Amino acid sequence: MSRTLGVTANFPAGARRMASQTKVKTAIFDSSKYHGLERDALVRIYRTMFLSRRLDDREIQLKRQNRIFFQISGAGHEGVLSAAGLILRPGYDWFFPYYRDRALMLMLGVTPYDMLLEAVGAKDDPSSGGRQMPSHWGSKRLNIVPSASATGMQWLHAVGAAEASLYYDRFPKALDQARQAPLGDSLTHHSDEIAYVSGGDGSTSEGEFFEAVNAACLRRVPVLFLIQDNGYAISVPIEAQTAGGSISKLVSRFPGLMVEECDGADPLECYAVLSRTISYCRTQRLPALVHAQVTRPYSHSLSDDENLYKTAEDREAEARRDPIPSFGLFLVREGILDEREMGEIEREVERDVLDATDRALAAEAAPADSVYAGVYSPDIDPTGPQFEAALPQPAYNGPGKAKTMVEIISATLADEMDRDERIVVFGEDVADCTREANLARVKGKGGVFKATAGLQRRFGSARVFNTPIAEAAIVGRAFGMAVRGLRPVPEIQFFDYIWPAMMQLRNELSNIRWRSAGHFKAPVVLRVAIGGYLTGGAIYHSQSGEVIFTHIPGLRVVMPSTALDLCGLLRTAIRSDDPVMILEHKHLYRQPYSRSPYPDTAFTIPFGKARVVREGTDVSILTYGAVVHRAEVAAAELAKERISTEVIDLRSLSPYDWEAIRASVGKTNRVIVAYEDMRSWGYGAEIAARIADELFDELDAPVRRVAATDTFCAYHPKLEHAILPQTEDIVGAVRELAAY
Ligand SMILES: Cc1ncc(C[n+]2csc(CCOP(=O)(O)OP(=O)(O)O)c2C)c(N)n1
Ligand SMILES: [Mg+2]
Repeated sequence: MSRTLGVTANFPAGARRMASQTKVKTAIFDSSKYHGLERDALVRIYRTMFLSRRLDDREIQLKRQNRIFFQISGAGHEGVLSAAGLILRPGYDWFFPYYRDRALMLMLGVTPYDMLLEAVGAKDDPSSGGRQMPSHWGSKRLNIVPSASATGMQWLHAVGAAEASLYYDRFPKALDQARQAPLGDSLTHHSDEIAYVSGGDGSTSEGEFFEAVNAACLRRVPVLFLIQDNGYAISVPIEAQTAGGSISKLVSRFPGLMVEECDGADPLECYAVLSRTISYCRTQRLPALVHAQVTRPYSHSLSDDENLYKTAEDREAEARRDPIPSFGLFLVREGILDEREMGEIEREVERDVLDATDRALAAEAAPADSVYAGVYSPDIDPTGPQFEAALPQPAYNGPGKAKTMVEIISATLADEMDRDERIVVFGEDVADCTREANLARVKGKGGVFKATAGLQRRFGSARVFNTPIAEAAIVGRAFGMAVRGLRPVPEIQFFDYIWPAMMQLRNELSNIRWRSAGHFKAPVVLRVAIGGYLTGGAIYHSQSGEVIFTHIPGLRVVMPSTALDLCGLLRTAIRSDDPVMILEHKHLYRQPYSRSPYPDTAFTIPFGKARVVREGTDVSILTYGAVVHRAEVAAAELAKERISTEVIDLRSLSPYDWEAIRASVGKTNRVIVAYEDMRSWGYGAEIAARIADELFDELDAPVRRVAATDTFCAYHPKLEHAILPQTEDIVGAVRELAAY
């Protein structure tokens, strides 16, 4: 394993002594031969490369001794990363690294001890507090946003972070507001900062990569994409990964994108290329992509054995391109280091690594009862009393019942945008008119449902803008903006098309706070148009599926059924500190029965508080969304039969109001969970299970579910009627339970 030790072995002591004696002591150092790098910088590169490798070797040893639990090395990538570390600015630029970035992290100021704390999973591991695998770098102090394990998601985050750079230039008040928010004290912004993002050749095959490059060029933002191409993605070689074998060739025609290639094993060449490209990003405020050819002298990770797919010759060839011996030899030949100095560096590195290892192995693990810390914000509790509406509670349908659900969205957003300059609204078709010059001549689109109508006209195109049809990018860019303190409120046009964003939602947005041990957060408010009953919506415009998202810890999910609730819950979402999904039912957007007067601009509704829509004593219906109205109609009908039905609108699905459920079941002893989604594995399953578990003694009848058929939603209205739960289904179920 320790080819690094070969660095020493490669240089017979005599030869090295000669080199040092004849050159170092006598030659005048000429930095122009090394792209302007001074001797110290060259030595620092070597030392960092060597340290990076020794840390990998040490971790590999620890893994074999079962003292750490996983290992991912940066071996072979050290050349380009050390060079990048000389140019990029820690705590100034923004970093979205991947797992091979060890040498860059060392250059930026992550210590060997920090790294080993992550490897042992210590409580004080600054990246994740023992929650993430090793090599998932993170540091609030250094602006290193912790990477997840999903390859290729980070490309989009960097674009969002770079968009935030330009935004803060333009809206300085937003930066002040971001700094006053929780975790905001250390937020930095500089007008020549850039976002650095890196990944392997394989990770450029994810659609997210192309979405990110496209968005970076469209928005003209300062991002450096560093592709570290080691020719393999685990066992898959580049010719099976990238058409034509070169990602830089594929993207070379993107407008505004500076594209360069370099030998990633040659730190000096990398330094020259990176100096140019980073300077382009900094000064032109535009994106650049550097494609560095590196090697992977070790297997993919300790779970992989490269002998299974690389021949001995392949491996030999890789070993010959190992950057550490070659750069060491270069320094000796150039007379920059002599044998004694090199030996000293190596011994010092060994000592540092040993010392860091001893300390890390002695470090405490996080206690088991800490696992819940950081799932949600410890600073703002959206269920708390500060979100209770100021009395008197506004009427749902009193006089002046002015606004539909869809109208109240733009009204609420406008008031919040007035108050909070951090808010940015974007998505497909959300702007009034992308071509600003035409704004005066057209009415404006403002969303396919008009939920964002007039916002671009009022707040400008920097705060309200259209995006490409790329849902992963919408959420991924929002993530990058939110970690930098903005309050993105993007829209997903149809729930049915949210799936490309699933990785961002499940693996990034929801858990960034938890996996960064509370150092980072991404409180994005994602508005999503959902649901059926459209008579013609069919499979791809009628989907439900809220339970897929309520199953994600860290993500709050609310689903209002009236304009007033939408207003209050949206405002709470914006003022809270967690990622929130607002599920807006399309069928309710314009229903007269969902209208409400617009309350004042401070109106909020706490999450996790249900609304008793109708009181009753015989049977409880727990429901939400478009089924609320159907339950109300059913209850009115049942009243004629002297069956008294209580209707509870949960409004907030995660968290949900268990106390309201308990109170209602305690009163009626008979309960139905009614929801629009498919019946099996649906939202009602969890509620029914918990009632059976905790309220068994209260029940006089089985818990019943009324829901859709376990099919897709069909186009023909008759079929849709048969598929989705209807008033008559609720009436039937209540009758049965009442008679049980
Ligand atoms: C989205 C996703 N798919 C699959 C994996 C499993 N996986 C982890 S690393 C990897 C290969 C990545 O190759 P490349 O991007 O070339 O980086 P390298 O490891 O070669 O530096 C794969 C398939 C993953 N982590 N994430
Ligand atoms: Mg690779």
